[in-house]
Amino acid sequence: MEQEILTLQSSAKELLASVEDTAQLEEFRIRYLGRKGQFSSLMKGLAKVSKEDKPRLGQMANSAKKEMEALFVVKQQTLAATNNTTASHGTLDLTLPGRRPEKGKLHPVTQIMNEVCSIFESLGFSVAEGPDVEHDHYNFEALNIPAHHPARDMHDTFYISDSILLRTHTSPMQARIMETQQPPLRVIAPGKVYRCDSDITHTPMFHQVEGFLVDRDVSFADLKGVLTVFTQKMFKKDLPLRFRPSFFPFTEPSAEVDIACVICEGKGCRVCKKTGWLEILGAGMIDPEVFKMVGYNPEKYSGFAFGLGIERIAMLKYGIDDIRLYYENDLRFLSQF
Ligand code: 2NM
Repeated sequence: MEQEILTLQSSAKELLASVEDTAQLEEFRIRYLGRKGQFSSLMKGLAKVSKEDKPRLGQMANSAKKEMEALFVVKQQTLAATNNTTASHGTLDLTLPGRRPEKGKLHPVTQIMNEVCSIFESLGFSVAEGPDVEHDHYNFEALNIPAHHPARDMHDTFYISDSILLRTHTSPMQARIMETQQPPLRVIAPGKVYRCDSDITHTPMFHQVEGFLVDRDVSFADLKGVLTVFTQKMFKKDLPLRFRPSFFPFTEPSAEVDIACVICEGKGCRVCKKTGWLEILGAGMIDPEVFKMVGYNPEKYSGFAFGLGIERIAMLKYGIDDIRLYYENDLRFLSQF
């Protein structure tokens, strides 16, 4: 019996080594490993051996079969691999170039958002995100916009209830931060904001980055310095800035900030409507009333704040004239960025 096992094992190995294709491999499988194959008969033969010899021979036969099954799998894999690489089986053309994976991209708004954030991070600002659904208190009251203040009309607010709304700017986050942290502080708040307004320059949802800095002895010159560095890095050009007096309830004094037109550099063109200037953000010194509301001493601290619209910055940077293009998901538009 022992000899029988060894003979079967070596003849099976010999035949397997001579197998050259999958048809021969299948023949081998049926002859040796199949239900009616030689290893099966061998196992049946074990019934006749003596009780003392059974465990040892059984084990021997079993491991011989296991080994053949393993070698069979190896052979199967080598045959599959050589079939694919030798192209001996007809239809596979190995000279064809490979299929390039289709690469996705970030949405242009996300790209600009990331760029704006990393510029301010390089200037020492940290990034804070807050909820899109806000309390009236943080969106308005804490920012010096009480009930019935005319500035509430400018915001075209989506209300969820009397006191809960979709934030109309990201500065509520800054009120939350000032309430819980002491100066010195430098923080920007990026995110989605909502206003009930829709035309070629307005969508009901858009993206803002608002930032603020609070410390002792902060002046308007610091604000100018930070915004100058920002615009130089953002537009990769040393463009002149212009500050026009303006009004925001949370800053005093306030300004709207223009850069020389990135397209015509001030000569006058379609994008700047022949003025040579483009409005890119609003800014100012934080109103002492805002400091009182969050519990800071306005005698001790001063600070500046600014806010900019991401869609608008991207429109200026790339010369896009309709804001709604961002949200139509037309790949002919999106794939250009
Ligand atoms: C702007 C313009 C001017 C602003 C003010 C504040 C806060 F919370 F610190 F008071 N955050 N952002 C601000 C000031 C925003 O957006 C056009």
